[in-house]
Amino acid sequence: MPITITAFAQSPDRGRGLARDMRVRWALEEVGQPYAVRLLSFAEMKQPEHRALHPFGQIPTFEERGLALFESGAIILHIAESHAGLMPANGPARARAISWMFAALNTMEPPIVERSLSWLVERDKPWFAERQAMLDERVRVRLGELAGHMGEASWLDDGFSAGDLLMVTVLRRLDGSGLLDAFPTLTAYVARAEARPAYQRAFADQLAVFARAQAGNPFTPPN
Ligand code: GTB
Repeated sequence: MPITITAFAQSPDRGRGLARDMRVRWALEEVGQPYAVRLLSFAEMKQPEHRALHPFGQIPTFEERGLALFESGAIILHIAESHAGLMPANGPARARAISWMFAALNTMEPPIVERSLSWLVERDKPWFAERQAMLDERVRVRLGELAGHMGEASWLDDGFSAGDLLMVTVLRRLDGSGLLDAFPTLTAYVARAEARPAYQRAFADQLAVFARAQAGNPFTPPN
């Protein structure tokens, strides 16, 4: 049985590759593993059948020969440990790559996601502008620290790794916010990662899902 992952049947990101299946698709492309995608509606994600794979009723999940995983970070770690291409062989470099995976998910992603969620659910509140300025500043501080670490380097450590893959998918959540623009090191970093053939294939595949959904459903959700 091929690897099977789950993704949104109709992603609210409108094909921008911002949902977390994108990082799993990209990782599988980087290591050259074919995979199938099971597309789920929001209602299907909450059914017992899917909750048996994902206790929180979300995407992505990963299934391979009787192993079922949820949590994108755990899935990427599993892929990186099972195949060459995303994890340095050298012990200390491997440990540092894993540190960067955690940094992406535990240090960078929370303020970035909190900012996006605030825009989604709080933008009609009278205090929104004040709160958004505070959330923007929190994100800016982290971006500055990350840019400071990177300097002129191409990748976070010695060569592209699962740490970069996760970090770039997290930074891409800032798409449209303008916040990355103040950090040319980071915009170049994201562009460098997006130019990778594996990223391009993964992006094209998730975009094709959106395009097919649109063809069957002329309604275009608001941006
Ligand atoms: N910690 C989990 C992981 O890393 O796997 C989080 C998984 C998660 O948040 N999944 C989301 C989900 O299933 C999709 S990716 N949501 C449905 C639900 O909870 O009912 C999050 C996401 C959604 C939409 C956009 N977007 O439109 O830009 C971006 C990211």
